Amino acid sequence: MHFDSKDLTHDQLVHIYKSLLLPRMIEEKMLVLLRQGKISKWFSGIGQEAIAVGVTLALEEDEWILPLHRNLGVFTSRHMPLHKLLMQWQGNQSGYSKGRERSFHFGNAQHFICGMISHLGPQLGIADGIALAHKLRKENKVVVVFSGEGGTSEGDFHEALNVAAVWDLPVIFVIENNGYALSTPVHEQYRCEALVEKARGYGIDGVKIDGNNILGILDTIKGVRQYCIENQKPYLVECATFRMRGHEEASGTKYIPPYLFEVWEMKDPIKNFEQFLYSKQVLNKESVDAIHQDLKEYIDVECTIGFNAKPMYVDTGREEQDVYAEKQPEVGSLPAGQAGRKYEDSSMRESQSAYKDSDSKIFVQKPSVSAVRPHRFIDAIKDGLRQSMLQHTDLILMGQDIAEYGGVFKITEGFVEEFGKERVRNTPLCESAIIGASLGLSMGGFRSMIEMQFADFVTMGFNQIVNNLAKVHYRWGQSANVVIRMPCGAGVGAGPFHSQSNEAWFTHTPGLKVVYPSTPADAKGLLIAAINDPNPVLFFEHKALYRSVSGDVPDAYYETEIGKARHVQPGEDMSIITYGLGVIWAEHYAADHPELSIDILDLRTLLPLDYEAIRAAVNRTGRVMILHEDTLTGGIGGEIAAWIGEHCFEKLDAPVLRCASLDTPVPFNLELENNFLAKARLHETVVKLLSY
Ligand SMILES: Cc1ncc(C[n+]2csc(CCOP(=O)(O)OP(=O)(O)O)c2C)c(N)n1
Repeated sequence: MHFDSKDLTHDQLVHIYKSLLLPRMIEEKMLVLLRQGKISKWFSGIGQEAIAVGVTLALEEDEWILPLHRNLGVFTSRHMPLHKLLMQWQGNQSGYSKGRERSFHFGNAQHFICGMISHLGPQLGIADGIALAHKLRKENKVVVVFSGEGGTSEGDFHEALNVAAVWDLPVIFVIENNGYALSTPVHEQYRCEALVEKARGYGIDGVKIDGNNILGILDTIKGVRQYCIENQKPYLVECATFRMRGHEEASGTKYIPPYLFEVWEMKDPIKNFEQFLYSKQVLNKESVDAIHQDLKEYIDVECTIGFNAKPMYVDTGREEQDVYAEKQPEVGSLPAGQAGRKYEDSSMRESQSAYKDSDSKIFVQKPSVSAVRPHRFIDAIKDGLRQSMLQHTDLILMGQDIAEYGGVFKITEGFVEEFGKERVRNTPLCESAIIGASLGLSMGGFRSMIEMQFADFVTMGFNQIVNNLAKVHYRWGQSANVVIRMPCGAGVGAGPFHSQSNEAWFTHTPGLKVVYPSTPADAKGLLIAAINDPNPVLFFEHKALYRSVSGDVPDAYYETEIGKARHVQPGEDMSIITYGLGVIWAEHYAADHPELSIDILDLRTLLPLDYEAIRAAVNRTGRVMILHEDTLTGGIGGEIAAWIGEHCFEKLDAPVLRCASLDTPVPFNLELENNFLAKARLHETVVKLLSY
């Protein structure tokens, strides 16, 4: 192995050697602890340390790294104390994830490390978002994200590289090609000669290097870093290496021909570098022994601290509370270097009195104090979004065709002219990478709104929503300040993939908020509230309401509180609990049946539910129907019915009935679609409820 120390000093070479040796020695200790049953699982990086260490040493300490499960060297080179890492691996509450995450599945903003989720590939899109934050702030920084060669087969790899290329993002993609995914050899993983060939297909540059040569890696990444910053472009680095142990300790290495271990033993990154340092007389036997001794002592001391951690104290309240980021009073998180452009809308200036503290940059008005004027549902959404763009210079909009074209529903029409292409971003067709990028933007101090072209297409980014956005605050305290707008619903003969009401996929996911307005005023106020909320919010907007429903909307910039239902109209015979288009159906039904006294509750938010309002509706009439456009089985109606049964049983005069759409896909033919929709069974369900 050829090393070139270039202009590295004696001390720098020793520092590199120690940085390389530390993760190896920690891991050797961990293998002992594993056998003793003191830690539960271990993914070995023995033989691959040069990549994690070399990459980390090549970066500035405040540049984000997104490592994977074999990258202990990233964590040690970022100076994370071993005792705290140990607490993390033991699942202790003093670990980085308070016992909520295993092994390296955690991040820490103070160390600029974003840990993986098990799915591997979703890391890559997050890196795009962090790099975009740097780019928007004109900071000279790169982001590094890791992938194994197995992970390159995931769609997320393709999406993330493509977005980085199209948006000219300074991301270094590092592939650790260790020959085998769990047990799958490379010839069963891909067909190209080298993975770096893929770079060309994305219009970016790349290089394949020896992943066991620490100085080669350090030098390459330093150079690539400079290239990415100066050219504002991504770069792909493939590192050839080998995993000397099993995928994880329990799984063995039987599938690997034994001679390969001999070949790669000769290429061991530490032994080779040590030999080089001997030859350069940077190290000698004595100094090597002393370094080993120092590191051993450090590891022993840290292990003692780590194993004396306080035992877990289980607190259900804390567990539930940590799922969501707390909403702070806004002080305006403007990108560095950008003057705060405050809201300059004349209609608003008059009544900015509402609640504003001295350093607050948000002026949330009470709707009642400002002028109102009629808006269509769609215009109210546009108004809320536009005012939010004026309010928050750190708000970035992303979506397919949302820039010059204005989005397929024209909600962002004119936004590019007003706010520019940097903030109103057309995306390639890649929901997963963009949702991942939204989390990265949040890490970089921005907030974002993603427009799903149709709510149905959210499936392509589902994993990022339910596993990354939703869980990240609970896992390691990182907030995901993201709103995903979901044009949803049927009624226009658009067939199974442009018509779904898929809110229940998300109401089952702790960490998300789900809102679903039915009036223009609520659509505006809830959208503003969602954008001001530090948590991921899915904002459902029924397409059939866009141009069919109008109502008075305050001109002011105001919030409608998330988690609060609206009592639409009082009644005595029965209560309909509903949301979205269901509210319109219920109102029309009540108007068409003046002989009935129907109480209507519009939930407005589905996660969290307003249980007090639900209880009050039960108390008012004792007869409850839950009406929703979503299909029956597993819809939110079942959850609400169960809750009423558990908490309000004595107040009921009849069983809670659900009126929902058929348990079929949404059909295209209008007669079939009408028959599918819950509305077709509304009358019979009312009759059934009242005659009970
Ligand atoms: C989406 C997904 N599918 C399967 C797995 C199971 N799995 C975990 S690691 C792994 C192999 C990963 O191989 P590679 O990306 O080459 O990284 P390496 O483990 O070799 O470092 C597999 C299949 C997973 N974690 N996520």
